[in-house]
Amino acid sequence: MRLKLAVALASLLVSMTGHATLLTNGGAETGNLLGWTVGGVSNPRVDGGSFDPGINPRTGGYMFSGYSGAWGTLTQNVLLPGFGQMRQVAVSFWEQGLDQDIPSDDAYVSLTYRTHSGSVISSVSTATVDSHDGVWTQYQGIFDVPLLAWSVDYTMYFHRNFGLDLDSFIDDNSLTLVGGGLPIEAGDANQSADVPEPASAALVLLGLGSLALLRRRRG
Ligand SMILES: [Ca+2]
Ligand SMILES: [Ca+2]
Repeated sequence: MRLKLAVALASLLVSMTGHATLLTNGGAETGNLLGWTVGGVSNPRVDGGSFDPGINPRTGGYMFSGYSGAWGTLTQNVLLPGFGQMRQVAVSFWEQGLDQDIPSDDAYVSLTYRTHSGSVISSVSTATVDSHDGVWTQYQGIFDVPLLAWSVDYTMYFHRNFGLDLDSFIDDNSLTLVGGGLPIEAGDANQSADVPEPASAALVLLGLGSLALLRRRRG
């Protein structure tokens, strides 16, 4: 009973702080493209470190590879909770490519917001990451979500700048909902999404208090 309560509180805290990614298989750890749709001409795929010796998955046994050709994409459509509310999403991914001078093959991520019927509302892109010095480089950014966005296409975009192969790799994609998720009210347009709802803050305090209580009882 106590365990269930603790788990429920923990998941509440996770959902409120937005640490659970909305993506499936964001780090390629199924060993295949489960959850992802291939686009472009380069046939992006999953690689375990054999394509370019020296470039290994950042975590686990697999990463995403641009493979071979001018450009390629991997796209996943995910539902966005909180329809009709002020929302933001945080994007994080890691890129590394083969050192082929400046620019080497590189990558970025785009977000395409869609209505309930699937129509495109708008698109935004992250900065391009060109990390070719033997290390993975992280991109992190926060984007506003259109009020009427029902879902979003998260797309890895691989881009070739040198040679025939597309030697750009991505690992550990993350897309999370952040902010208060405040309902929009009349005359309330200037309200900031960064201000926590009093009720939410109280719930967090209640949750922390309960956890402390559980710990005390157990100890
Ligand atoms: Ca991985
Ligand atoms: Ca290349």
